[in-house]
Amino acid sequence: MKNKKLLTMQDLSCVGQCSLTVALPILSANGIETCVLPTAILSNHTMFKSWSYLDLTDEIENIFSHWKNNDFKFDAFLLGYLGKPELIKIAEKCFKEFSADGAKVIIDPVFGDNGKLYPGFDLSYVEEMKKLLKHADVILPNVTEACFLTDTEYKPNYDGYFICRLEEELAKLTDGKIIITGAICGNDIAEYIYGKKKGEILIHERIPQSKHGTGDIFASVFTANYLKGKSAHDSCETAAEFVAECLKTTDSDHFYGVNFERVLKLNN
Ligand code: PXL
Repeated sequence: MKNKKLLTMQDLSCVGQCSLTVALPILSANGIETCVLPTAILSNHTMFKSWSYLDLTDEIENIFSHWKNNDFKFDAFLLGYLGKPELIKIAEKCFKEFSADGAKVIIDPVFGDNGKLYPGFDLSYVEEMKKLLKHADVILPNVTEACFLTDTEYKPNYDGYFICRLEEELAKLTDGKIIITGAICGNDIAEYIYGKKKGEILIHERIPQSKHGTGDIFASVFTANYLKGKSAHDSCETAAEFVAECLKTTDSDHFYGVNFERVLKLNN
């Protein structure tokens, strides 16, 4: 994607190594001109014990009017944590008004993990997200999000068959590529790439620690590589390796995220 612009729409958490503060450096370091649409400003992400939340929904109309005036178009979109159902509708409007010809839409639904919704989310958000997925070229839900999106009860001890069923159900919501990320697979972790005739599984080492923001990092590295022309399979592989390196390099007392900066520096 030479000389092309990507727009990433997600929150700006001032502290916490997630969403925009990981997407922007990772995409930029990969040579992708990255524009941002912050959906909200939070003091920090919602895995800390408290946080402030300034909703930017009202400002977005204003931002859009100037983008229209300046004839901005984007060649790709990466969506992450939006926060409110209204913002999903705004994302749809954003694709409609600001897509360049052939623009790619990559959606990481970001609303839950470990069988639960993140604080502040409810089922109305999930319902709106189900509708948005039809615009996607690629979706990157984790297992929890895939369960909510398909009205499937989450179970912690799932197998490959369960994941394949989720993919088949997700395929009713989108014609885009479906990649279920971070699925537990014995002692390893896996990404499942859906294919109507033949799916693919990428199995890799599971680093025995769970940290915040790794899904956002995965989505950013995936997107950068996919837009640079790698296949979905190879983009997943690069993203999974990057996340594993981040986990390995992060001290155990660094509880709120991973030191992706160190890995980014070594790789670029
Ligand atoms: O990493 C996903 C994420 C992004 N942004 C905010 C979050 C979370 C997950 O909890 O709280 C504000």
